[in-house]
Amino acid sequence: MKLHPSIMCADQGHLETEIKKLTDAGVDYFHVDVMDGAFVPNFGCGAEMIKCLKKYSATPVDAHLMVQNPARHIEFFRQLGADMITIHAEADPHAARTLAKIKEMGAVPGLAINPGTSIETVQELLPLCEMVLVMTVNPGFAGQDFLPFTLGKIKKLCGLTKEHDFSICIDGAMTPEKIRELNTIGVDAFVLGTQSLFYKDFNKRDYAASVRELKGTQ
Ligand code: S6P
Ligand code: MG
Repeated sequence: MKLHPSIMCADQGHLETEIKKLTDAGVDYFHVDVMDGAFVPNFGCGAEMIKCLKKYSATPVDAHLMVQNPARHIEFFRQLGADMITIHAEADPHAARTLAKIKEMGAVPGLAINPGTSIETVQELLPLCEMVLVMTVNPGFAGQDFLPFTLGKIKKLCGLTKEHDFSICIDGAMTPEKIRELNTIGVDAFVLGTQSLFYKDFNKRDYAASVRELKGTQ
């Protein structure tokens, strides 16, 4: 199981400590929520966050681009050191070309889909991506409720991973219980936010214990 903590949810006043503690805990990726205030009604992390992650950790960075026309920004994020770059199918009329460009530039191409986007809409793109990021909340904010109608789509996608070689990552309202449930049906990666990792006061957080517990290695 791969764990991707959302760095937006970490304590921004203690970023260096947070990054080092999460790295030592053995997380698999740092999930960076990039928002442009247009594709989603919020602003998120940017270049400085990725520079900070690269300065204090060797753990790979997963850049989740919640921006309109992400094709314009692929080189920028790759040069900053993003190891996985995820674009939204809804934000790019030429997603096939953009996914190919991400791969060409040496990053893992990821395709994100909003809760209201069906698999049928993006099926031609599945062979072009190595990770499908299924949004189980409407993108833009942490701390929202899980949208149960996304479950059917997750199950369908799990049935397609043999045919196409992609992993499935779930983003939004992941609790330890939901993670266990979805892992059982074949989901292999999870974005961790306010409900699975960053819910206690900064000083009381034990990321190593949380990671062990989530991965079932305690
Ligand atoms: C939301 C964003 C997410 C959140 C993540 C964690 O638009 O893409 O990555 O940061 O969902 O928050 P939570 O509280 O939903 O677990
Ligand atoms: Mg995200």
